[in-house]
Amino acid sequence: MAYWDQEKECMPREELEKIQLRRLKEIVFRVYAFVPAYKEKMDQAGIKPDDINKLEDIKNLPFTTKQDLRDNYPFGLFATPMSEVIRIHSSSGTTGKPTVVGYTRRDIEIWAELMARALSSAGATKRSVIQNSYGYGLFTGGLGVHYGAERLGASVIPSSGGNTKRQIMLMQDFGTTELTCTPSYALFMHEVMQEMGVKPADLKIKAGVFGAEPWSENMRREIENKLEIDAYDIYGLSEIIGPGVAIECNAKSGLHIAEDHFLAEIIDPISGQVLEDGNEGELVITTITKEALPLIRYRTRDLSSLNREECECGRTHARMGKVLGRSDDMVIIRGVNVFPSMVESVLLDIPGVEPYYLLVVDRKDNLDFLEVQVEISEKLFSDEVRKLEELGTLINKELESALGIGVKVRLVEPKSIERSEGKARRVIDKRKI
Ligand code: DLL
Repeated sequence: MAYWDQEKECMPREELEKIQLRRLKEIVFRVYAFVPAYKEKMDQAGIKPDDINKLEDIKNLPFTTKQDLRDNYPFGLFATPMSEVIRIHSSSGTTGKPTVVGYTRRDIEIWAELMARALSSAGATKRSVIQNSYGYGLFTGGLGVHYGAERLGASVIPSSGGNTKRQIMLMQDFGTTELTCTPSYALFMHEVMQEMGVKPADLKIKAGVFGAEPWSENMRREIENKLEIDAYDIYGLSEIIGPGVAIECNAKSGLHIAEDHFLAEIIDPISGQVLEDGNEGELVITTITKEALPLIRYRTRDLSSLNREECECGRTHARMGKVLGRSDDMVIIRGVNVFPSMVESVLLDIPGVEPYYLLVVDRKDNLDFLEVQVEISEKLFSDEVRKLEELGTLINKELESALGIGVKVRLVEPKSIERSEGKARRVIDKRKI
């Protein structure tokens, strides 16, 4: 079993909870003293740092949201002077100002440590050659994985996203053993490999560490079969630290949250009430060791669940369920909640359908319509029209029964849906325009 830090990863929960409580108290004291926006929120909620005496008291603290980060743009929520901040990242976001996050030297060290932990969990070692195809830059994927791979002692290839043919050449020539990128980019790489006549057997890749966007179990199977590798899910978000908040182990039954640094809760996204373990809801995270940008009860908008039972891998840290969507890429069509990953899962169960699809939502005469564009394989595309019609009808039937709403399916030519080198765009909502 490949642990990076067995003592911490497999610590008895009782001991872990003692550390968590001590750290939670410290962080609450710190934000109350150094971040005026937190003091104001806590005063309004009538709670003082001294009121935190047990872990459950966390539920009395106010939530933090993306809006709080925007309201305090760019550095207003930082808890250290800028002279202590050694790195700034930011996520673009779809509307308004970007979200800005900062790191002290210790924050960067902890992040590297957590990423080394994550890569080890996926089987990487100091002998690995890790090709890091997450984008380098303001996005946390590139540098986050990079520092972790160096901490692990592996040889890291900072290939970043893009220039896919060169990526494949590097894999061949440098003997890449682990690939890190978004799951959609991994599939695109496979497509380019085929065009180049490169087979998985020509490569040394054993595993991939994929995340930064939702992907279904069916998508995992697709990637594992096509690339002949083991695909691990990694989760994280810039606000909390970046990649490395949680990672799968080889049991692949949930992602272990680095609970010695982050406290996780699942809440009902509407009432804000904390839900019991096992229930699906919105993931809320509190950072308990971050210096530059500590966040208390940050609402991630990601939908997941928690399982605190010990895992067969021996790790004691809680597992979060695979994130299948976030409340803001969920589209509500005639009152029904639809996630792109639900569509993905249905499509990938149908032979001849490629894992490239797009949901287009529009409104006509006050009625919402969902069109699902589905790419089909070259082979099927050259088939007779009747076969295509049959396939269209089948996809339609399967989607309607899975989603519970009427759907218009449009089969599109091979390679006509935009390929992604980073986070894939799965939804076009024309209703907002
Ligand atoms: O995507 C950090 C990251 C980089 C994670 C590389 C994993 C690998 P942001 O750009 O701030 O940070 O986007 C964070 O992406 O709130 C989720 O909605 C989504 N997300 C991240 N990982 C996963 C995952 C990075 N494994 C947002 N499954 C998060 C589903 C994910 N969604």
